[in-house]
Amino acid sequence: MQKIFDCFEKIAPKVQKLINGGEVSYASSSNASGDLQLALDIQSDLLIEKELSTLECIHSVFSEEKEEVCFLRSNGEFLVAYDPIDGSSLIDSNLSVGTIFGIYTQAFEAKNLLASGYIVYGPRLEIVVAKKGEKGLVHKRYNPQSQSWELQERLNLNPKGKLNSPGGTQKHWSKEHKQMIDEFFSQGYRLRYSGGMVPDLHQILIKKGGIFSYPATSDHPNGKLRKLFEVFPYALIFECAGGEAIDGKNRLLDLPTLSSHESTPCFFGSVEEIAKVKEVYR
Ligand code: P6P
Repeated sequence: MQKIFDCFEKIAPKVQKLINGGEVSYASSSNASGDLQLALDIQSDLLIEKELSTLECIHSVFSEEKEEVCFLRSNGEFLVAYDPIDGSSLIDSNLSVGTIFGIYTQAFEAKNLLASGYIVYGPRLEIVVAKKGEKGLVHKRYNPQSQSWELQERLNLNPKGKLNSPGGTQKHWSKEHKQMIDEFFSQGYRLRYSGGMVPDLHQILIKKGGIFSYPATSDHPNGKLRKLFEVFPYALIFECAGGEAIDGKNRLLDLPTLSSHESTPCFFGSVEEIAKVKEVYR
């Protein structure tokens, strides 16, 4: 699997370069989830697929920007699902965005997820990786001078944090969800929400605690975030960091995959905040 992590470390500066100089105009197409595609989405997707396809250990790759799985070779051991640039619509506002990836074996199912990670394209270029069964997250920062990655302190969550990152359009929240979010704020939690799940979740991990939510809403009854490319990778990341990841009732990594681009309500956070979510959503 290390070859796949190394590949994403090689990809990161290349995607960063695309973002820095890239065209942020919309292409004429939409992805399988119906999101309008930026030229950048397509360019970064092609770049990532090209780099991953050189690895003998990969059986197939699956991009959030594509309808279907891209088969590479039958003797490959791993299947990689990825979101090339999550939150790309934030680039025109010069906000941070990210790449998310999950490394599966045999099938694209939560129970087959072996490792996951994300790249943050922000004031600094960083990568974070989680491996199933390993406590703590590997965190590296790119040094553009030496063009090398520098290892940082492993990331872990405290049992409780101070940040509240509430996703979705508030007018479409349930009454119970709104009450829960307001309760966190009444306890002094600080609002941290940019509309990009990669920087928003990275901030909770760096600050060692808090809660991110994208619930079922009246306009997104099954949530908005996609299981294979976004939710399952972050569920493993938060569990390895010592937190929890649920859909309100169930552990996200216990959920089946019924269709490749399906979404789910999701809550990622420290154990005490997730306990509150379970209480409200029981
Ligand atoms: P909303 C970005 O488009 C994204 O997929 C995630 O990165 C982010 O958490 C979410 O959608 C934002 O959605 O409805 O709050 O704007």
